[in-house]
Amino acid sequence: PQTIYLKDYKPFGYVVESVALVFDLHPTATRVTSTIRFAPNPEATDRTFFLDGEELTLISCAIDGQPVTPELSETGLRLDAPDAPFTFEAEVEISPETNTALEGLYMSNGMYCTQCEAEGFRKITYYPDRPDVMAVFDVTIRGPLPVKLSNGNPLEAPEGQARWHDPWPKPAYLFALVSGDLVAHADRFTTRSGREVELNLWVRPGDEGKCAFGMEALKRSMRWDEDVYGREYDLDIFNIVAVDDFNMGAMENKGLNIFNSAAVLASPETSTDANFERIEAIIAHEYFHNWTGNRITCRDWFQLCLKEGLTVFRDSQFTSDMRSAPVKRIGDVIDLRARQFPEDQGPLSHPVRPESFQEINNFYTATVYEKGAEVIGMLKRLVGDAAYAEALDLYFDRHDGQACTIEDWLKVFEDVTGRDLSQFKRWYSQSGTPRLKVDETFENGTYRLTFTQETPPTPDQDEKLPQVLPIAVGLIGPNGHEVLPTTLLEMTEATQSFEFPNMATRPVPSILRGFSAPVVLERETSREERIFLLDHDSDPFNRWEANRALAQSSLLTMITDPNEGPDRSWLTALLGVIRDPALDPAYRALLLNLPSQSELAQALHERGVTPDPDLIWSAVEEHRNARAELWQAQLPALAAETRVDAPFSPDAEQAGKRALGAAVLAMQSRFDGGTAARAVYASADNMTLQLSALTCLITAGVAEDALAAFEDQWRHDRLVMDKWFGVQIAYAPPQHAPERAAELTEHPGFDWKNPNRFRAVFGALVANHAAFHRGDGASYDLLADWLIRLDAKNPQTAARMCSAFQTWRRYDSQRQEKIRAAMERIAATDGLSRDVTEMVTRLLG
Ligand code: B3K
Ligand code: ZN
Repeated sequence: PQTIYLKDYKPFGYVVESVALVFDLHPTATRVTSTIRFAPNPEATDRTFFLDGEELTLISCAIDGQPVTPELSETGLRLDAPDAPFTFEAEVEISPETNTALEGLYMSNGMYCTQCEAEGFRKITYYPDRPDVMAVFDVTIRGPLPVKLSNGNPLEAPEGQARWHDPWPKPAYLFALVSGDLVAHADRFTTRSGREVELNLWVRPGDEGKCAFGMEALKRSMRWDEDVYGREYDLDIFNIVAVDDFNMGAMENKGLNIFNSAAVLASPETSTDANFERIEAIIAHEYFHNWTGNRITCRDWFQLCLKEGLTVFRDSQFTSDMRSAPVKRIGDVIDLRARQFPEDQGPLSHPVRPESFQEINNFYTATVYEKGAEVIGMLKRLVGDAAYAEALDLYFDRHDGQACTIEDWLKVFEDVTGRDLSQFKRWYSQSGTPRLKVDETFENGTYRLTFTQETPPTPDQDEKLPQVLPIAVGLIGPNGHEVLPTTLLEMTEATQSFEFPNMATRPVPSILRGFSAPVVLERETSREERIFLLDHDSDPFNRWEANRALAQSSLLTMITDPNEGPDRSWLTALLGVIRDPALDPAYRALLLNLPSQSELAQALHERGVTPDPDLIWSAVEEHRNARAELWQAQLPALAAETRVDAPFSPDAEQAGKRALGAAVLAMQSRFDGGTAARAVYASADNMTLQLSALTCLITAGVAEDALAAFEDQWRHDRLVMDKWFGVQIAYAPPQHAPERAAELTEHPGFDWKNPNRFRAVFGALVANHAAFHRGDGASYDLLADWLIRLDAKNPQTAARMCSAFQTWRRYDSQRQEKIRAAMERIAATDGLSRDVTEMVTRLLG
């Protein structure tokens, strides 16, 4: 496959002045007629007229009304075009029904829908399918199904047709079309300047009852973007459509967002609190793209983080405002460490702005999205809130309607603050996770912190230079009072010291408050000091972090020395905090989380110990049993505190109580044989309770009846059945999980071409660390078999799941050999997609 490089960027030889598309929908023979006005691009020198096009049957083609015969290839069409404005017309035929890749125009449960980002529009018609070509689209849809939607505002159209006009110039990746037998959950929104916007959430009949929450979340998002960023909606109508077969969460097509039904449909009976929170965040994310992504888009796909990092940053601000900011921050850091750190430190490592790719869909990664958002958080911390707001205003003013680069983005900050951001820019070009070491001295009343930063080489880059690190620090006196409130240190050198004079006694430092930079902090700290911070740190993130470090070191001790039990003095201190009724239950629930087994494996690996997944699993089990036993007497009182008497609401307060309740129930289930969980299961009137009880029963090994009852109750609901498939693999003991997963692939409900269902099974298997890495390699082989099978139908989803193997070099040589064999078997498959080929090639290194 061909490699595309950032350095080779060249503008397209022509600009598109207007696009008119007519769709005659048919499952296997849809006709697409395009009329496109082109004019020579004064900014370009190369006038090659090549239009991208894949899997299209060309019926006819003309320039200025004269039939022409273009040169056709697998990837597009080439013509000799005039050096003056001209009209290009083409008619092509495509087959949505047989399009299982879910890219371009495809069918899902009888409805037509599209997914064009990144390069799917070329499967709809011939076009310069690149984000820097922006145009005004006019779309006509003809077909038998009643609802016909596209981007922009609706225009009058004859019976049986629909016509849409999008006045905002946009790249083709934001094009969308939907047609189906759908019903709308409708509402209205008045923007702050008085524009009346019609809102619709379109679903299949039967799903009407799952729309209310998503609609409210949309209105909250619209209001928030006005209040916080001054951004208003810019069309008369905003449509969201729920689709069952979708490769990712959702897509921000202009005025017509298309959602994976799992990312928008919700009801108390069928959705967990975590589902509700995620749905609110995704609705916000896609809506926020209207400004950060659509009005201002990316010049080329290397700039993806320009829209994604910024939009993730914005949606996390939104969630912090709607819910609890510390809880959101901790959740984001857990996620960053679980998904982005392994990526950044393994064979798939790449900068936030990659410099080359073969298949761009492989770069919708945690690095581009989540690290991209962290970089913006750092920028905001460094320049301050006021300058950040000013820079964003300037960004919107200066670049509205343009396709931009990271250089444009940084320039607005430089212009507003007068700062030189050239060193900061390394965050975009340098891959890998910086490691930050800390030394401290205390002499004559001066406390001194010396930091050293170092980024280990990554497979894509040997040399790493010092980066700008905003380090938020607070100092705490021995009595637990803060002697220095949170202060931002700006580190730019490889080694740098900061002094704090006039200290009466040696303080205890609280470093990297709020996780102010995405680094690995390496600081040898005593257990006593960590317990002190757990008791006294006023920064909620670092208080949680102190506890996490205690949990990790206790578990690592147990893993490396099987004679060691859990750290009881820490557990006693933690219990004191957990019982504090003044603390948010959601926060307390987070304190009860243990580091994941994969994280423990990474921690061992970094200490030069080859992780043994079985030992890790046993240590965590032993820890959980011991903790439950030690706290047994206090659990009933804690459980009582988490009771919710009010009617169900997915708000943060109730969700927090349920999260703490679930953690307590899990502890109780460790010694009561499942009695308490059975009672919760029987009386549960919402999915959060039902599923957490089911999980406890599975862990206790007594879930057979409940699983059967659950299946009986929810057989008709795809989204709930995804949970049923997933949970019994994710929580199965390692000795059974791969077999259970294999069994479930034989279940009549295992519709493997549906990405949600495929991920429910295999995502769960991968998440079950000891099961996935079982010594006999059963899971590696099973996953490889299914990735090969899926790749033939849906390369994008198959490629995405290849990252399950990204940590393979951590493990012992027997496991490494088995994983290598599995990956080599995938690589050797005939007709393997470009997507998966690129992934396994990088993974094998
Ligand atoms: N922009 C889309 C992701 C498209 C993924 C293409 N493989 C959703 C989002 O980030 O909002
Ligand atoms: Zn996005």
